[in-house]
Amino acid sequence: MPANLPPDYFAAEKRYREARTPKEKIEALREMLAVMPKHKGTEHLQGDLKRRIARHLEEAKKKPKIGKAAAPDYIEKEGAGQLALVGLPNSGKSSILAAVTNAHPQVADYPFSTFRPLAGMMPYQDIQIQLVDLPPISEEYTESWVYNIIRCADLAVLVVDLGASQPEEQVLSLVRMLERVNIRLSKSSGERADGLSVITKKAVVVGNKADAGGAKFRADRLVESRGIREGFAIQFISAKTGANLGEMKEFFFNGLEILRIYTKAPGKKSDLEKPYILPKGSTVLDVAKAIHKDFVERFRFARIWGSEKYDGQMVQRDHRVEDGDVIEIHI
Ligand SMILES: Nc1nc2c(ncn2[C@@H]2O[C@H](COP(=O)(O)OP(=O)(O)O)[C@@H](O)[C@H]2O)c(=O)[nH]1
Ligand SMILES: [Mg+2]
Repeated sequence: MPANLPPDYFAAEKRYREARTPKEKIEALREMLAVMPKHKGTEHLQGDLKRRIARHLEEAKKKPKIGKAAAPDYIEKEGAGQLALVGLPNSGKSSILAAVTNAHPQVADYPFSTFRPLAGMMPYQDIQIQLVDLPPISEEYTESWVYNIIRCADLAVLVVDLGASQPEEQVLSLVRMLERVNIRLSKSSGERADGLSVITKKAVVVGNKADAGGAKFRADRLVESRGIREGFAIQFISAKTGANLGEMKEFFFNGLEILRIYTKAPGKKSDLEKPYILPKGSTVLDVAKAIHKDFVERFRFARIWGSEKYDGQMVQRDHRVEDGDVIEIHI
């Protein structure tokens, strides 16, 4: 039944799903409980949250096992966003990482040549985007930490092989395998109330090996496949020849749905060196919050440059900002 949960609840729920330690989980659950409306319709959910808190409290009491190497199930985020490269064996995930980042993964023509996550930074214009290369997802065997990394990434990149048969089937099998571990891939990044155990993750498709024989035919088939086209944005590339890698970088940036916002102190020049990264749809007040939490209380108005229409105009707190805007906050 609809419980009319507020946005704060979903923000806390997202933190809960991405939390790594019992302590982080408990904090997120307590916040979910605190912000949710308390009425008949939410009783069931309240009970569920309380049980979860109790369970994580038990978990937190247990001593960690010593002598066992920690599974690398989380990659510290760096840069403007984190992308996980997801694909069947040999689709070219490691080759993509090698082609556009500073990392040097092992590229091999046999499956399972990648067995640890490896991150690299991809420069895109004035920012860096983090790519994480993973072992393949396959029906035979997938290590569970691979799924944890996908859960925490900002965007899943489904890499398919245009040199192999039926790339549309490759996409569908990745979707199926992730669905089994409660990761639901979607075209958009919006949070949905799918329950606590299911996570919705935005995904895009990269068709690699566009240079291979028959690739053009398979690429056309992939685009024509309604299920895929309606489900995901698609980009064709060749990691080998370098074809469309520039387009792919832009495709990744667009997939992240982020904005680069530059700030400027009144009477000074703007700081064009390091933009603040905010999700699409952010407002001037979100920018103020990103600069300093006190700015929210003290905010009076802002001036904005950019988006062609604006040249220092005064705007209010709920004005939506665009990629590339320069903002001057007045407090
Ligand atoms: N023809 C062609 N081969 C590629 C391309 N990208 C990767 N390969 C080859 O495909 C094989 C698997 O590549 P790899 O990056 O290790 O795949 P991974 O298992 O997904 O990490 C290697 O032999 C690569 O040289 C490409 O764009 N075109
Ligand atoms: Mg690999």
